[in-house]
Amino acid sequence: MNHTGIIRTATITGIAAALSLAAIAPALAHPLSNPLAAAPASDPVTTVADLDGDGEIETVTAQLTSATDQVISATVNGAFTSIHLPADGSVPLEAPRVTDLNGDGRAELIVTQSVGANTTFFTALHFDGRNLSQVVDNDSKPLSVAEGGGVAAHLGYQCTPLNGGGRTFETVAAEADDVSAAQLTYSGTRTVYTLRDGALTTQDTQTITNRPVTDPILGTDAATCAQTGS
Ligand SMILES: [Ca+2]
Ligand SMILES: [Ca+2]
Repeated sequence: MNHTGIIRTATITGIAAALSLAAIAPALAHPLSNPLAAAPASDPVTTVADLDGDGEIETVTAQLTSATDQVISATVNGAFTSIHLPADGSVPLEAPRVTDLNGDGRAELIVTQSVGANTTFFTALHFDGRNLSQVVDNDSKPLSVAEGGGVAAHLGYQCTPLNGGGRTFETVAAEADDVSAAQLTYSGTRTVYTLRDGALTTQDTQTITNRPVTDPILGTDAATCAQTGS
């Protein structure tokens, strides 16, 4: 179990490293352009979310401050809050996705951190009543969740309603057992979390073994995490 987990983690890290190289390539293709100088001039992008769950929507703004940094900001009940996060200045900045990962009526924001050819990496923000801060995982580290993976991997997240209210937040990280197979199957892990006060707690870790992508255990419909009414 642990042995398998280490292999999976190492391979996903390998994907991330490969993506980083891919991100550098476009910059090298245009030696006269300076992404560090150009990035701050890009326009901010906005979305709306009910961060404090009072039924009034707030405007959430994301702005690149350099090729590798963005600032996410909002004003809630007249109080301004902002937080800096890594960004991928090689692609147009996307507004955060407005989600409610625990179904408590207060929005969490899924923020793009890096973009590769097939895989996008995100982190999440929550509003603690005063400030925006990063959602942390079971190890108190900022959440990192991937989406995509192309043919070689199946990566994503989903939310599932709980009986009696609320939602679980689930991440899927699986790899193709054989990319040349006529019918692709994937193996990996589906992790089921609950979120409270900005911290995720692992409720269940499901092992995925040789499953076709149509299997519900591989289900990753990000839209299921949307904040209702926003
Ligand atoms: Ca509000
Ligand atoms: Ca929430």
